[in-house]
Amino acid sequence: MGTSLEQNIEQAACLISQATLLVVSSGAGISKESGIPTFRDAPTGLWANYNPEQLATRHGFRRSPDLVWSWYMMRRDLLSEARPNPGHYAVAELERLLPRVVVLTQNIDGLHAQAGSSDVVELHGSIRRFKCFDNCRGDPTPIDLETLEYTHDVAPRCPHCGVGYVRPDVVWFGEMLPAGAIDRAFTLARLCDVMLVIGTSGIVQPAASLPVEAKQAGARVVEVNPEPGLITPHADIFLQGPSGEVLPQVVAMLRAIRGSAPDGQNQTGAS
Ligand code: BV8
Ligand code: ZN
Repeated sequence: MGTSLEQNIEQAACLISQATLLVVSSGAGISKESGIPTFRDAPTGLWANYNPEQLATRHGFRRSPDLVWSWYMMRRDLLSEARPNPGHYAVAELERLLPRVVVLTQNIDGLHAQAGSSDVVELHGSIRRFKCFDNCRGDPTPIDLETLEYTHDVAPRCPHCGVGYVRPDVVWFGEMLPAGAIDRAFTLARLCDVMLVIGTSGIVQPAASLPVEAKQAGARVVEVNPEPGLITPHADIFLQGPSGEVLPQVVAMLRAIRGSAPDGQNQTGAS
């Protein structure tokens, strides 16, 4: 008879309460309850006949700049109505309950920061930033979309060089992750006592290797996901359920444990 979700949540909260460095590793699933479709949700509308791996590539963009541009404009519009959900707020709350929390996210939606998380590593960039496809003034050549005349249907040209297209400052398939981000992510994965993996299918590399690295370096791994996947075999504790429901319960349990901790328990901050 498997232990119930409540027992697993209590076990996870107990584990997390002892962490001097908690690393949260999140994927598209944590933003699902904010109304942002995940990559596994089949694309709808104009893009129904494409899969993200075709659209989120340099090749895809070069071949059909307007199609890829409009896909990002649609996703950016979705974001303008999206708000962080209880899962994002619970992650932000962890910072107030633990000595040190760092969030490594594959998401480009900026919702962790919006919910109050203060140390977020955006492994795959951000849909809120744009740059010149040709990096005409260095990599990246930032472009402020608000200074441009543009439509959702036609990819605009870079205002600096007039030749390169404007593109989102995200990491496409086949592109390197920002050096600083990936180095810091793996360093933190190897340093953390606990890694909390939320809402990721564990398919996309190198992000999917972070929990494996953490485990190999001696960390304990807690996974939150409505369904088991590639990460689950590496998890010490698997909390099966939507993160918007499960994470607030973990935080409530953690508050109870902290509340009962002896006064003045030293909060050693990790480096
Ligand atoms: C690189 C930004 C190397 C853009 C993204 C074979 C052929 C070709 C390439 C490769 C290959 N094998 C490996 C590769 C490399 C490739 C890769 O991993 N491909 C995969 C498809 C096999 N990786 C790369 O190309 C990376 N770069 O390797 O460069 C290199 C070396 C030398 C020189 C040059 C380059 C770059 C990868 C980054 C791609 N960019 N995003 C954009 O967003 O538009 S990836 C994008 O997809 C996301 O960022 C995320 O990483 C990924 C989606 O994964 P998830 O976040 O996990 O989301 P997913 O939809 O898959 O799953 C959702 C999960 O949520 C599910 O588990 C579900 O159960 C759960 N869920 C649902 N509801 C909830 C929930 N969870 C909680 N609560 C809920 N309510
Ligand atoms: Zn340019």
